[in-house]
Amino acid sequence: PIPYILADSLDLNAKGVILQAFEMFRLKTCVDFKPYEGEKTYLKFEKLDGCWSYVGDLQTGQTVSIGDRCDYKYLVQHEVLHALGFYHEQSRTDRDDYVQIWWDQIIEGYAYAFDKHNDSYLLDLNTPYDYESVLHYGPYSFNINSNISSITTKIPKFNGIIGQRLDLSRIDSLELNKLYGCSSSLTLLDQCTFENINICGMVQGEQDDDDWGHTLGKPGNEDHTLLGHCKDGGYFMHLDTRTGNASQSALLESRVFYPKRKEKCLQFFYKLNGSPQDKLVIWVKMDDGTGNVRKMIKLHTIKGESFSNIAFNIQTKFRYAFQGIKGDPASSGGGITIDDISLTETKCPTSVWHIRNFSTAFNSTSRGDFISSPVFYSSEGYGFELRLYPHGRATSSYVNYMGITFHLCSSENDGLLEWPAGNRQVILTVLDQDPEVAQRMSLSLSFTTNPNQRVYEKNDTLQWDKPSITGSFSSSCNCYVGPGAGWNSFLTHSEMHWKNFLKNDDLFIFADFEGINIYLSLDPHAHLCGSSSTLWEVMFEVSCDLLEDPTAPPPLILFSHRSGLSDIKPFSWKTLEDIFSHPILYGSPLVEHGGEEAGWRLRFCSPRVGGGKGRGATKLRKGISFHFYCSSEVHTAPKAKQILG
Ligand SMILES: [Ca+2]
Ligand SMILES: [Ca+2]
Ligand SMILES: [Ca+2]
Ligand SMILES: [Zn+2]
Repeated sequence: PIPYILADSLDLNAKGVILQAFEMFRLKTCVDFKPYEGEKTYLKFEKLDGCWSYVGDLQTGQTVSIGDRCDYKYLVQHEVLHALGFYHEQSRTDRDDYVQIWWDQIIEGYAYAFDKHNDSYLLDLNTPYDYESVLHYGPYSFNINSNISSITTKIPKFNGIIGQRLDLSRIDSLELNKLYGCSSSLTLLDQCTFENINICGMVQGEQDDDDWGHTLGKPGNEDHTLLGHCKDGGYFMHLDTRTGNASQSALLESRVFYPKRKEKCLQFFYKLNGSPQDKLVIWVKMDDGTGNVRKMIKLHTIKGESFSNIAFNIQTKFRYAFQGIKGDPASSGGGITIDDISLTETKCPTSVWHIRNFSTAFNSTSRGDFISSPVFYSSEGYGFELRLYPHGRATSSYVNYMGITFHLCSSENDGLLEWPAGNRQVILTVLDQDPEVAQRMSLSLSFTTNPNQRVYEKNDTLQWDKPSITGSFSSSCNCYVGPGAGWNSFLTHSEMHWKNFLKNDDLFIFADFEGINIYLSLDPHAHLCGSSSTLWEVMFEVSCDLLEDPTAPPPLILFSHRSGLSDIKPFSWKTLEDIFSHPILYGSPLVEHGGEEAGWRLRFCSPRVGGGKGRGATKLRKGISFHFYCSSEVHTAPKAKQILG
């Protein structure tokens, strides 16, 4: 793995986006990243002027700059690809066969950016010229007149594609895998389109009442893989629920998998068009402790909808299984269908917004109109909704772009939650429904809520405060909806038709609203200063999945003193590494991984600077509370004790 450092100068949102970009490399290639531990060569991500990187490994540790407005997944991928040894696509020696450079449209002094590079240090690896590369310049790069291209493509259709801002292209990933000598993904465990008769090694249950059929789609009952590409083709698995008796079932099990990480995300498309009583149950079968995979755990029962997104954790070898249950054969006019399954060792999105008949919505709305999502809940319990503007917001200056906004919604949880809901990251992803998971180029955008952001139109109330304070009542959710924040430059109308964003006229938007990774938060009213050095030991007895993941970056600690040490910036994020390197300011933390049972142990000496006499230990203890934030639960540390006065 490539060691990395996330410098303190980075915006919180940029840190989250860099970690997302790493996850995409792990999904699409075998390139991995790990937190720096004193290696000779490493990537240090910093917020300097602009987005830039050196090309190749300098063997000394090198900077990758993720500056202002560079906090986009595709831009981080672009810069990391440079560091991994790749030049811009249009620097290839054969580029004149594919693109035209308009030298007189380039700003004076920047022509060098369009130089061709010499064969000896280009890594084309016998792949074709890639208009879709995330390393390709856009048509208006370094141009003089904002509407005139500096670079155009020989195949005109690609003028709208070069400079894409979605994700690594298929060939970008292929080249990385060739260069780094590997072919497989680190986090993709399984995917199945059911196009082959071996059905990806899935097996039919033998103790059940029926079998799933490997079925060829036909008009009116198409498969999902080739939908819209190939008429009368494509296979799926189907259980006919018109025959047999109620409660009879058929089990379809995956082959055995050996996990590397704990977290899993199972996604697939399905149809239930038999009886309303039909059910599809998802199971996991795990090692019973003797090496046999037979202990069954029910994950989920499906009734409506058409896309499933199931998160689970498992570290022993396992199978997953689909059990179709017939509800009422007499009233069934069809059955249960599953297709395009993927199983990844990644975090599932917490919410999935499924927009049906999107073309109808698109054609019946105009600029300024929006479609509201249902109210979703984050893992902490915040309610939120999304508003998609198919033709952009009324105030937007972008043409042919969709707009999207994120709004907090009031809910009965509000009394228990932290307000304002600051320092949490919103991640919105439009799903590219390509059946090849590693070739998907989904658009993913993120921003992080600023706890101090105020809303001018709402008497300067805090933007991320309770929606009942900042928002207005909406009858559609029967709740208060807070002010929105989002993008005028969401998916473009041409991107929508370029990749598989629309399939069966369905659009899927994944939404997350989560704290970034893992952090410790000190109570804002705490004083960490004493008249002498004080050693605090905090034992976390809870176990936390993410912390047991050896590939996870180190925890971030949020120092949020409102008073006390003036040397510590209020609300600043520190990595453990930052703290280790400033023992005077932060004391000397000792972090030990206590294993699965114990979780993590964090000890630190309170600093000698600041504070004064009279702030006794008891008072200190009262003022400090430690919260442990994991991805899904908030734990308060059970023991925080002073062990040395
Ligand atoms: Ca390339
Ligand atoms: Ca299929
Ligand atoms: Ca069977
Ligand atoms: Zn570049």
